[in-house]
Amino acid sequence: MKKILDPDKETWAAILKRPTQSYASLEPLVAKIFTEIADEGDLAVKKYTKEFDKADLSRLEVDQSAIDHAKDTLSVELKNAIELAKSNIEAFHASQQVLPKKIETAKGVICWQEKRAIEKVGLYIPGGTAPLFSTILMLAVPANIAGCEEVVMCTPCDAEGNIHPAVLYTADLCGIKKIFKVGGIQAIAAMTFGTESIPQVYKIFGPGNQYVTVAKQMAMKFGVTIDLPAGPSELLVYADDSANASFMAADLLSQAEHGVDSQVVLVCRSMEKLGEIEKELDEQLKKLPRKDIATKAIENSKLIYCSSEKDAIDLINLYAPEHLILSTTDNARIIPMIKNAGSVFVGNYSPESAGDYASGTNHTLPTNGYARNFSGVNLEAFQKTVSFQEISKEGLVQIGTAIELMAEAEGLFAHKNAVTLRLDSISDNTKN
Ligand code: HSO
Ligand code: ZN
Repeated sequence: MKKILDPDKETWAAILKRPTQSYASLEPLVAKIFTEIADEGDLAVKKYTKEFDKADLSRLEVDQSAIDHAKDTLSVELKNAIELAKSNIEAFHASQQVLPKKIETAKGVICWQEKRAIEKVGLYIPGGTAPLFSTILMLAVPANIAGCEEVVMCTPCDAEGNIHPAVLYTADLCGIKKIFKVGGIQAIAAMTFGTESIPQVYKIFGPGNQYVTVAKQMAMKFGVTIDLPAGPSELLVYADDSANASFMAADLLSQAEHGVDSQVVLVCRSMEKLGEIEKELDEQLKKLPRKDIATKAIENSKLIYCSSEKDAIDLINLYAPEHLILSTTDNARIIPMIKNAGSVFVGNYSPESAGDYASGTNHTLPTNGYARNFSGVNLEAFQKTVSFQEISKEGLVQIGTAIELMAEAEGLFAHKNAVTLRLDSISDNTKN
């Protein structure tokens, strides 16, 4: 873990640099699989599922019996926990609904916007070292509230064709009717083109490894949109003397355990507290089941002491963390100064894990500095905004001449005519 004291501004960018990876080398493989799946559908999906996941599947869709089995396997306590999380996520995302607001821009000119659900969405849930069934809640709940008509889920299976029961239970709880045992590039390609069994979708959501990330970018070349450019998890903790060192260390480790490429950063206004957090980190790390992963992530992490509050805040905004914990005496005064962050956790009792699972906020967030220009997934991510206008005769008289003049100046006489004809008919009518 690197300790840095009051770094010079010129060194900030280098200190905050994420471990960069170029995925360009994966593009030819992704392009090849996309072409095959576009041409051969299920046959190619099965071929790659056998090659990459070692599963020889006759049917890609999950059987009802597997879902029933998952319901029986899960403990009542875990089911209740998932339901509690679901209801908080529902409450928070339902509150994001906006009602149409009609505005009269000029007398008789009424403009408004209405939200419409994206009709078909695809949710990708990664397999890997942890079955992230919480991500299903984060994606399916807003999809349902938005009113998406078709929700398709793809997730990789093991060599025997099995999927973790918590993944199946959660997907079923969220009402997902189409669950496929397909992962990686082949899942993204299948949802992009549609196959005999996997429906085509208009937007693909969800995290994934570098293959999935490149595949999602490839999907965009075929007219499918995606939620976010995904990257390794990140957390920045901003602490002063009032921070609870063991809590903050636990939070830093909670992100470090995601993957060896996860990044955690501490920006601390007190040298003494920085030392305490460092000590706690070492102690807690030893006891973690995933200590090998967390240790590697912690090796890339930075503990930064900042004597100046302005520097500390500027540094946070420059880094634009996916998650930011504020643990200072004066959080309310700090909040307005935060310009770039995916999700902010305020005070000693707001662990990042709360947002990962059950407080209600979404955990699909911008990483890699994208918090500068991207929002995390929210209800709006499952909707489009359609604009409407209704103009009365009086309204057209108000703005018609301006339109005619502008159209003529652009050399677009058909545009001008569309107004002129109407204005003439209005003046004829008023003459009669
Ligand atoms: N922190 C992760 C989400 C997650 N954590 C799922 C646990 N499960 C990315 O924001
Ligand atoms: Zn997490």
